[in-house]
Amino acid sequence: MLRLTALTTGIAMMGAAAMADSHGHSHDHGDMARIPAPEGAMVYFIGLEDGATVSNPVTLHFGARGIGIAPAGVEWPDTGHHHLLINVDPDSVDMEFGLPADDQHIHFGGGQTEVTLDLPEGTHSMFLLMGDHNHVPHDPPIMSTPITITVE
Ligand SMILES: [Cu+2]
Repeated sequence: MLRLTALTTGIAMMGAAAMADSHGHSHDHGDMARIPAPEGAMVYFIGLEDGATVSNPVTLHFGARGIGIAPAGVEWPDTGHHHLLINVDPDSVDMEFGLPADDQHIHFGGGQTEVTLDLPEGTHSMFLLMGDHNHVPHDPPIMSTPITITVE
């Protein structure tokens, strides 16, 4: 599947995965309030158009406006960290809990704003989704417009 070429990202992902395992689904629905999204906050892919054709390795740059970037686990007001969801139906994401960490839900818990990936040839849909210090999406979710790219 996906191979992360940036070693630092790999290390950050393992940290995020461990955190998700221990905390991701341990919250009680009732007393777990999602953090409100700052007014007008948005995330987006920088310099990558919907429908683009690219070749490996694919470097993605994550933009954020109206919200700051903080590492996972650090609770600062009006911040979050990026998640890249690949070939995931946005409607299938449970916004009430911490996002899973796997090949299709990549956490940037170190506060990274780019990643370089080797993607399988073919067409892939993807979107960005901001998560709070617990990897839980804000309310309402701060999500990019999904894009579809073709990897040759
Ligand atoms: Cu996360």
